[in-house]
Amino acid sequence: MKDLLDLSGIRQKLNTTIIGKEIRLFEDIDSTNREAMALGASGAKEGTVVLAESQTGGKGRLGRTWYSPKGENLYLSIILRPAILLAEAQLITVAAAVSVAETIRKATDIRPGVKWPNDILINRRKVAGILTELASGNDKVNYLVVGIGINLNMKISSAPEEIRGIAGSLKDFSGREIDRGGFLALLLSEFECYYLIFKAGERQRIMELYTGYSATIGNRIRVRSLESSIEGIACGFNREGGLLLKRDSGIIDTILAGDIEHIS
Ligand code: BT5
Repeated sequence: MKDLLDLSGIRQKLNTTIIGKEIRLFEDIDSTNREAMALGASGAKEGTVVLAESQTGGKGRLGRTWYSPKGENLYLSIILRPAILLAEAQLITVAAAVSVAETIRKATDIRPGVKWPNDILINRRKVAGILTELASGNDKVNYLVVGIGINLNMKISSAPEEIRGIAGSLKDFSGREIDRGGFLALLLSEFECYYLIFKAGERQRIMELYTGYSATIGNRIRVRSLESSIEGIACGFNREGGLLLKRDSGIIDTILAGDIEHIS
């Protein structure tokens, strides 16, 4: 039997003022993001965290799934109520990516890379993913949920075949078991720090850190959408976290959302 997360231990380690003051822990759930969106709709406080030992329907983007075995990794969703426009919401994913990268660096001494927009990689393997969902009206965000899945201790050899070739876990790379409660407490405090910096208007600082972790900038990439596929060199980000792509013709495109492939 694996050690389950100990909420009182986590609360003792937590030094935040908003994020994680309320934590709801589920042993099994379909998706922490689904639950957090429902809680957001019924008025849950900013900073409420939904945490699960396992997910049966963990969500990725665009209808994809997040493999979420029990007791080995972290699956959490944070409810936020920033007074921002829809166009600014991408920066919350950026702040979350920086927080995850900083937490990994502090907990393991390994510096991960971030593949735009939401993949956290070590040696090109995905160790964490972020899914931001929101409710909005009149171009403004009503509330927002940042979902984070991080592979801490799972053995990649026991993961489903579809992800065995692309996923990684911190334990595999650091060679030691990661204390899930300690990692979570550190992650929440890192996230609070960047969220408050974001709310204070210092967005450039977050974009600088994100750029520093970027595994995408400088690469040749392909962006596919339903209608087309474009290629070019990823050469920077705009202020909202959109990706600036230089096509071979010299034209710069701004990619606001989507999936990219690194092709060199
Ligand atoms: C993501 O989507 O990377 C966002 C994942 C967010 C998961 C968290 S867990 C807590 C919260 N509650 C939820 O229901 N979701 C969030 P995307 O970029 O679409 O990547 C999904 C793809 O990553 C899949 O199609 C697989 O190829 C791969 N994948 C699935 N599970 C993985 C895992 N555990 N580790 C690494 N890669 C995985």
